[in-house]
Amino acid sequence: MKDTDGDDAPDMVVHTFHVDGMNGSLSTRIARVSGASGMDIDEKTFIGALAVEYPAGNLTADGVPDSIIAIYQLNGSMSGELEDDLMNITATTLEAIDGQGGAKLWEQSFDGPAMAVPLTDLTGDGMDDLAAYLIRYGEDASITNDMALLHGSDGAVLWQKSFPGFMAIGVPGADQTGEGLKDMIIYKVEGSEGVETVAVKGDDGRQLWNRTGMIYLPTDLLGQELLSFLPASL
Ligand SMILES: [Ca+2]
Ligand SMILES: [Ca+2]
Ligand SMILES: [Ca+2]
Repeated sequence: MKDTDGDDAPDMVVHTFHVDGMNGSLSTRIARVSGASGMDIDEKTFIGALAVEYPAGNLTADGVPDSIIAIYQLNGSMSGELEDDLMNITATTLEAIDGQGGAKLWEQSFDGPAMAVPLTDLTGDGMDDLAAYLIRYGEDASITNDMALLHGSDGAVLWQKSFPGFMAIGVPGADQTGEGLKDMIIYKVEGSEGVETVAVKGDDGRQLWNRTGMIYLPTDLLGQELLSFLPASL
């Protein structure tokens, strides 16, 4: 974390979770704490919600890393069972927080659970963009996801794709189209059926090509980790 209070020690972000003894609802307090003194610099409380702040690349013109607070609004209490708790999430709000000063840059909300993962700059404005994964439950208890590309500078949804019956994971690829902007590789995973690789233009989501199987990208460590985790959870 950037040192925002000028004491030459990096700030820390401290999450505190509180379960209401009366109704079992969860609240989250996120405090920015001075690295030197341990004192709160500022704090936010999210009632009835699980909130998590994490680094999100650089979303402004200053080159200083910024963060996202993902706020999961819960219907009822946490059970500790991942699947039940995911289904208890009625809405997700993503707040982008300026690493320089802590101001809120933008917010974007989705129905149900959503997870935003920083990618790289796909639009050419020098600010990192984000993939948002929107979890959807089918009537037959199947789980699929939509993927939305969020413009890092203002949170706008640049494009959104549905992957019925699949889990899909997007990672930054090379510039496949030659205009100087990086494009995106999406891995579609269907249980044990294997993987399909789809290349899409980064800034508008237009499909460039697809092929069966996974391709290796030296930079997609996140994709590799997710792929090793996902089939076991489907
Ligand atoms: Ca920044
Ligand atoms: Ca961008
Ligand atoms: Ca391109």
